[in-house]
Amino acid sequence: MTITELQLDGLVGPTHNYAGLSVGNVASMSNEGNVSFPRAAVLQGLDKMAFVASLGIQQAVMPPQDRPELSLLRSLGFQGDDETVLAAVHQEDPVLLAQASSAASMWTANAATVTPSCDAATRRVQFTPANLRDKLHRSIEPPQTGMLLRRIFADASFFEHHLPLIAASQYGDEGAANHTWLHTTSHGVHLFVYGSVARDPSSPSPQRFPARQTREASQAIARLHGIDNAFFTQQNPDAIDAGVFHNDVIAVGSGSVLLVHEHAFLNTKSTIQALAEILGDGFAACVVPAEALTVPEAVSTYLFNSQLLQTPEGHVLVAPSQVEAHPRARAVVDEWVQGDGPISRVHFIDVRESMYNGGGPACLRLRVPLTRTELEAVHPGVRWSEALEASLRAWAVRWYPESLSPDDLADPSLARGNRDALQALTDLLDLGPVYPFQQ
Ligand code: SUG
Repeated sequence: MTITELQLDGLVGPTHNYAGLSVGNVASMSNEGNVSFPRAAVLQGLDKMAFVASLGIQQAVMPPQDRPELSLLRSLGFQGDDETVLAAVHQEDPVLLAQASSAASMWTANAATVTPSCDAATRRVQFTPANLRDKLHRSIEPPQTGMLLRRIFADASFFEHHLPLIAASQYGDEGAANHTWLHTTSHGVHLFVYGSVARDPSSPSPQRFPARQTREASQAIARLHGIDNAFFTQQNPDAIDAGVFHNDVIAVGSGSVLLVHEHAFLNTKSTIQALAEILGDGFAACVVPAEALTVPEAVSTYLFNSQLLQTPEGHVLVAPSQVEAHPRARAVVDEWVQGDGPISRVHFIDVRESMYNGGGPACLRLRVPLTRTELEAVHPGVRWSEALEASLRAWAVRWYPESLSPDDLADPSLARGNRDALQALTDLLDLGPVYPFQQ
């Protein structure tokens, strides 16, 4: 059975801004308060999708969420009409306003964990939205994520949707950013990487920054999805303390290829050995030594947050332009491309607006492995075409502010504009009413 990987990219939302909300994410922490450029941000995302689609890869779009999330503010005691609520929260708690306004749902690698039907007990594609409980501004994403995924993958004979895991610290789940499906012609494995074991306080854990994914959560996802070929391994706590807040900042895999830093896991050597034993012939792991690239360099360039795409011409790497500008990161890529290296071509892409918040090319997409028949059942309105691209570009230019600074978040016209933009988008994508404000 041939499996096609659909790239479901999050559209950057009109409230894209830099609020320094993600402790442990170096880019987010260091760009706090900077002016953002939402229109440029969404257009950069569209450029990336257009390039990926030009490789013959299946591409689709995931709409942004309704922000600011006024229902969050009301649930915390702010009362009155929208304008009054926004003015009060701006005055009393501007950080909360930024949390309610974040466009973080653009990083769809964290939207959910997805399992192909061939590895699921029910033989349907499995979706579980991540609870993202570690960060308040992300913990409000799952309800709208779930609604959108159910709408896009609606046919219950092919797709099965679960509720997010309970949002307790024991079950912190960050979705596909910590999950990689590897397979050779004969074997497959689902690699789940966790940051801590919540119920074992004596287990190794980071000292400075939070471990967002727990082993308990990874195991629960594997159980829910009915996966019997799962492999669990722990992230290196020192890497988390150096800014590797998700595994996809230090490793990327696709099919039979795994590109990984030597300090990615608590025990990288034994992890790779175990994967090689499971996957057999054909598995290729490229382990990058710290001598070639330190963990902080991996974090600042986001080399491992490249998209690794299987195309008819071999594996193509879509890497952030920060890699191109960094001689040591560039040298690592050059080695992968040379001779019988695992990559046939690299393409550098400018997604700087997302990068400044710690989101590279791979963060911006959720991989959905589908059979041909399942692909045909995806909501057609979100699937990439030249016509859709043109409409989305015109839509972005019409609705997105050119720039935003922290004080702009209190402007009620931003909230109104976001809803008008989402209404226009759901019409354009033929999604019907999907957001609570449309019910
Ligand atoms: O969760 N940044 C996101 C970046 C997510 C990247 N995703 C993956 N690695 N898969 C996060 O930390 C920053 C928002 C701000 O500071 O305004 C933010 O949420």
